[in-house]
Amino acid sequence: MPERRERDNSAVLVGLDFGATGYAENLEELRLLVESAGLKPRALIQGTRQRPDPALFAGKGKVGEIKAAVAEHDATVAVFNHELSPGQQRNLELELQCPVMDRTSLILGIFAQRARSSEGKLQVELAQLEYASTRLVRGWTHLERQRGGRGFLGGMGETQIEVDRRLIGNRVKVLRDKLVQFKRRRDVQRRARVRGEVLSVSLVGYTNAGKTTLFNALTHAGSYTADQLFATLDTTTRRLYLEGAGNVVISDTVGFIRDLPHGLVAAFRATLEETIHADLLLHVVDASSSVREPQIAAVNAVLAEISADAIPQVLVWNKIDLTPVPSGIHRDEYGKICRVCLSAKCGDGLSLLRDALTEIAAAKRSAAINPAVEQQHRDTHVT
Ligand SMILES: Nc1nc2c(ncn2[C@@H]2O[C@H](COP(=O)(O)OP(=O)(O)OP(=O)(O)O)[C@@H](O)[C@H]2O)c(=O)[nH]1
Ligand SMILES: [Mg+2]
Repeated sequence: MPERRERDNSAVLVGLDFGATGYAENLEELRLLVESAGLKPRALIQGTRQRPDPALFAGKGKVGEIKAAVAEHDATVAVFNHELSPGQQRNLELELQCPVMDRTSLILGIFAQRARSSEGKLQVELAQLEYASTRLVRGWTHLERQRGGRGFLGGMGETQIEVDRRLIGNRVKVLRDKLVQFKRRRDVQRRARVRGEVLSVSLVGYTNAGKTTLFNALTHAGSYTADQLFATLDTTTRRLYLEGAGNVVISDTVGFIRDLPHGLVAAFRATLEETIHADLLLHVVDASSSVREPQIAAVNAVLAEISADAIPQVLVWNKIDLTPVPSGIHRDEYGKICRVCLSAKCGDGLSLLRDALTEIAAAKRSAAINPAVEQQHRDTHVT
């Protein structure tokens, strides 16, 4: 009964332990991703393996177990906490008689649901098409091998796939062109800011770390926050007035996740350019997470991928209300601020972050030597 299934949205989760660290935390993250996608996790099938099965990813027996769970819960979808090859995905769908998603398609799906701005929608569509086109290409080589490239049906299939690829290719080009136009507009805005020598700060961090909560607390912006992964997709920028330091431009950005699908990194590169051009990154960390350190590393890996790893960074340990960590400013051996511990939700330590930003903005200000710029700063209106 497909209609009932549609409404029910039950999901069977599958996680296989290949001996990598953080296995349990990754499963918890999968559950959050599944819930963030609007699906209901009904069962979790786990197993241990040395390496993935080339055809089915899991072993035959495990696939039988998954199939039983799918039947028991009348599941809409089986979600694997792994990357599946197009062949594995197809074989599993045939075997389980239900749609199968891997981690990448799950994340792409969440992004598609969340995208609100026209630019965000274009970026997600681009990432989805690029994901689909790799499946198409590989699916095609698979068919090619089977039929030896001969025969009427084979020829037809090939033509159809060529047409699909061309259509996708055309659409990808249209999307890229449109995104370039968005980027131009943003470049103009950014240049105007650079001329003003205003300190620009980007909030970056693992998804659900509390970036938007902190952004709202600092700017009183009222942006959407939720205990979901990828609550924010679009970059929001606000001006923030700091007593003693003047205006600072602050941007909230999309959250990062470990193994962020490459298509998405590429598609969101334009949005993340706000990050690349920032003078300072506030790297927001969920200090209460047991996987705090791997999350910091995952964020730094994405920052390196978008060439933002050389930008000065201050770690913001957020959610200290859930930990014994006291609020405070930490400095490195040269006296530079390297970490601020606070709770964006309770407000504890927020004034310390304002102080830290004031200090950093003042340092940037004193580096700027043009007195006309100073005057411009004083004249700029507070928002
Ligand atoms: N206890 C506690 N919870 C917090 C704090 N800051 C944020 N949260 C909660 O953490 C969850 C995620 O917060 P968001 O601000 O949406 O996180 P984000 O980093 O913007 O997440 P994405 O936009 O999804 O990447 C929400 O449920 C917040 O209420 C904090 O200081 N303490
Ligand atoms: Mg957010």
